[in-house]
Amino acid sequence: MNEKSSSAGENIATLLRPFQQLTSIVPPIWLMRQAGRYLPEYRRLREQAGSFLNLCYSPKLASEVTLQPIRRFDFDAAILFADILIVPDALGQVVEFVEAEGPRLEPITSTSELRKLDSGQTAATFEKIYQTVALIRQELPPDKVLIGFCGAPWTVATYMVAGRGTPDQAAARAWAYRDPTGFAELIELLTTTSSEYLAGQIDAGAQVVQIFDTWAGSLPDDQFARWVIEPTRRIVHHLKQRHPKVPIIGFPRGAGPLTVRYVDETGVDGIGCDTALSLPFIREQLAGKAVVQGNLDPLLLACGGEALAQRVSEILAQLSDMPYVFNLGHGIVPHTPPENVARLVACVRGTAGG
Ligand code: 1CP
Repeated sequence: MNEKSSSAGENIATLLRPFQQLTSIVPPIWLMRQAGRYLPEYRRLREQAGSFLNLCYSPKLASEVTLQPIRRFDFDAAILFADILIVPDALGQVVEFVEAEGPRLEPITSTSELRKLDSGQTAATFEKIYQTVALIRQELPPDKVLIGFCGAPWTVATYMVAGRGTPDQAAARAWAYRDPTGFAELIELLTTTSSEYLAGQIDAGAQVVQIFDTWAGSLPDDQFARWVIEPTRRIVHHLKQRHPKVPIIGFPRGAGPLTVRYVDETGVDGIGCDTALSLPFIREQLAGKAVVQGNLDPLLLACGGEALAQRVSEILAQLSDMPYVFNLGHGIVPHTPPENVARLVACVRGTAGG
């Protein structure tokens, strides 16, 4: 194996420590949604598991699915296979994954419905996920980093309130305007539950954690400060007290210029950059403050070809002289050919040839 790439793998945890200026020639690489439907071996196991939630709650199967992309592509990090909607499920909300449609939840639209959830019952559900984490850590080669994750309170709330994924997150935004005190109760519940959940993943063997705020970009700045920055800051604060050395990556997708404020005020160590942030913006506004991660367009990865190779070189030219983790600007799309992923890894490691 390429010597440069394996040392980059060993360094990912170090890289994600704040203010540590390392010159990485080859950045570590992992990809959001690196396990999933684009892999035939995933589709086979998924079928075997029956439902998606069964897969998430079966430590053996979930750990196998987590390891599949590591075996195939030799990524530097594995990300726990689970879903951000495990948290509402653990709280007792009815959560279902409908084939070819996506998640469906029994919507929660008032504080009286919210108060029926039971935060006292989450431990037994989370325990199954912690078992998966421990199993993955056991199986994963020692030079590979294990990343745990949760959804950020705002993003998880958008699913809990609408009962599904929505293009504009209108239901949660409207509740937050109409009844900020009631909505704050939901965010508070998710903040404390997610803090506990991530700490449990770290206790079980996760070495880095990522907070996915997929819908951070739908809020104006005052709402962003209240529902994105503040809960994330509290999760970071909680984790830093218990696990000061574990790097935390925030991914406030779509936050645009507010990403700078997000980094300054939440205290995250790493910042996931979506596809819309420009390379000069990332370099000038974010690179000095946190380890930068991301930005390649997942659609370009699905398309492949020379355009992919060119954009990868451009990203590397702009970002690889600073603490940087190669990743996409959002998750892999299901129609991505696996050979494009292999080519991407080779391009990043300089072993693509030609
Ligand atoms: O049938 C299937 O196989 C379901 C497809 C699938 C997969 C593979 C879902 C349903 N979730 C997952 C796994 C998953 N989800 C991971 C695993 C680790 C990895 O390899 O990266 C992670 C980190 C997530 C996180 C997640 N789930 C997010 C945040 C990141 C993002 O992509 O924006 C979100 C928004 C979800 C909700 C969700 N779960 C599944 C779907 C299809 C969705 C999106 C629904 C929607 O908004 O319409």
